[in-house]
Amino acid sequence: MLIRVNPEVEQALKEKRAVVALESTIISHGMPYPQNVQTALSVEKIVREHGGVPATIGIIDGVGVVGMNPEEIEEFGRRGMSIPKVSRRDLPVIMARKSWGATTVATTMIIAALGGVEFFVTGGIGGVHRGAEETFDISADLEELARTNVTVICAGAKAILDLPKTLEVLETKGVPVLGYQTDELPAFYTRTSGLKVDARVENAREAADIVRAKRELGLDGGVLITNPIPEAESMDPAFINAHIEQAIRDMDEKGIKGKECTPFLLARIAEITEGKSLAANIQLVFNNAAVGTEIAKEYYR
Ligand code: PSU
Ligand code: MN
Repeated sequence: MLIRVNPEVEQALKEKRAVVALESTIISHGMPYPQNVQTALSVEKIVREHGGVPATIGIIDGVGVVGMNPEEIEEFGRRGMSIPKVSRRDLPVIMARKSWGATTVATTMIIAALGGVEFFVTGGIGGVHRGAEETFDISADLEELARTNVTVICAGAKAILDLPKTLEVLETKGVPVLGYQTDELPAFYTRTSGLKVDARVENAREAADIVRAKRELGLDGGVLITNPIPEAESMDPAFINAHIEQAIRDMDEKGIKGKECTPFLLARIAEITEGKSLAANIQLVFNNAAVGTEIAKEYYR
């Protein structure tokens, strides 16, 4: 058995209700304990308040679980970085060895699709890292968006990435990038990046119609819906960008590479902003959960 769908989620899928997938790398590698667990449980609650059914995805004893229970979420949070971050290439090893694994955007999409879940809410996606022309460090999340039929609702991508290159790759891969009530690609902690999205949508119905059109066309791959952090929670671009630059310098000095980059940068930025980035991160995920659930409801209406 490669995946296990919890009975509540299975029932909701049968009834064509708004099931919303959530990832576990954000829990184990994206935030410190205990805020990670509190956030994960609050996000599930927000999905429910909006009339959806949450399905937090992770790998437990080599099984992809679609819809973890609160005790399992607690364990992902408590064990944190000691649970391996699992991308597409790691899946066979983790499954064969019956290990635990925290699923990234890429692997959450894979397992969601296997379970029949169309919508997935998270904070930010991986993308093309700065300096990728040298390092070739491009997140497997982009390749997954190219091939796997899951819609991802996020707050854009962090300025730790090279955002223009990230958009170029998404274009090449045929992934529509929508802006929820915005013309600009949001940059995670901030509402703006100076870069245009492919199309602006004003409401959940417009977003759902675009997802449906892509499915009817039989075009494989995801749709990326970018939803800016609420104004009140957004950070001053000059402040956050200076700290991001600092964190990237610290990472280079320490020689951190590959899959360690994103977790290191998130933790380092939270440290040097004295928790301000973490607070913003939590708020934007909450906002994405509300919007993502509304879009899922429209899709199944
Ligand atoms: N961006 C965030 N928070 C996160 C991540 C990205 O703001 O927790 C995680 C997601 O799980 C994403 C992964 O899929 O980092 C990307 O890692 P990499 O760059 O190594 O592909
Ligand atoms: Mn990488």
